[in-house]
Amino acid sequence: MKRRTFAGIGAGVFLLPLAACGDDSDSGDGGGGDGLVVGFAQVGAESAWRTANSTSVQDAAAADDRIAELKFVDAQQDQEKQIEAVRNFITQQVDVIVLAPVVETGWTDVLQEAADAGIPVVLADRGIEAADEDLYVTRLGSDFVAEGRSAGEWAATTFADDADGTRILELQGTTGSAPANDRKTGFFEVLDAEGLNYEIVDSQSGNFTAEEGKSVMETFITTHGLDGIDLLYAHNDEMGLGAIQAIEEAGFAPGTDIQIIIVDGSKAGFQAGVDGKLNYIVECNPVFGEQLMDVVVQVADGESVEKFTPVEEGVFDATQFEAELPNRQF
Ligand code: GYE
Repeated sequence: MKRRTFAGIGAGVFLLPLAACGDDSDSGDGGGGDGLVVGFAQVGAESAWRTANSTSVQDAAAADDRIAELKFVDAQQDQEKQIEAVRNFITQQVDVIVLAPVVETGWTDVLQEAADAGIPVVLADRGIEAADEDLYVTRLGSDFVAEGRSAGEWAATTFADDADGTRILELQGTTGSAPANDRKTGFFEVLDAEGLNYEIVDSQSGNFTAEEGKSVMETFITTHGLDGIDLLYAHNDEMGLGAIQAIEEAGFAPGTDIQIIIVDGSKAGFQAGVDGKLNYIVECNPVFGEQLMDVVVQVADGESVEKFTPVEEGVFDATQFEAELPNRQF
């Protein structure tokens, strides 16, 4: 195993050291042949977004001659399983570790172990707390605060004339995860900046799954009813789609009796939009496998990379759902 050392440098461009032995810096020792051995500790399989992301990364690795092997672990939304996966990658002396951290905190020890072993870590998708920024090389993924802001801009405009105040339900993603924290922050930051008169009637986690989104919504409707609730902001498609089911089963019309925003933009999400059951979609793009392989190779080669590379994404309102549906890849 080649040993690499890398010291943390603050924000901005992260200068990577060259592989300690200048020889065959492209070859993964773990694989025994040419090409890199990469370990990928994925969050789980909780959503269409996640499944599309896993497929994108696995397909890109398989098609890429520079990658000898991708060791893939599905951690079932469990941080302990992800930590164990990273530890196994360290034991196996992979060339690069890719981590999609389920939550933002609790990574210091295991990332320090990777650093001590000289194995660079690339974050894919989700981020971790700023205090641990020096323990990974770069993050490729979405700007979740920007996504929250996009949702907030639509809500602030749509409800600008709502004189008696906009009553909002929020379905948050996995507690402590970067997209849940940041989508919330960006959303309410814009509502406050725009001076919208609003009230958060309820805000709970649906763990990014349809089942939990549905069950949170069912309990809410049973306890409070839905009268007077203006807006549901769901941090992803699955929770929004689960909530839509609960709303329909209770005899209300989603998209009309209550306006709904979702984040991701899967085919199923767009279809619900075409059916008039939701009102705004903020796109989150999971198809970054090829871009990730480029970053992995750059990192293994000791090239300098940006600390954060955002994935491009858009927003869609009801006038655009039908035209966009055929373009959706997941
Ligand atoms: O929005 C959600 C998934 O981390 C961006 O995780 C990702 C989120 C995505 O479960 O559907």
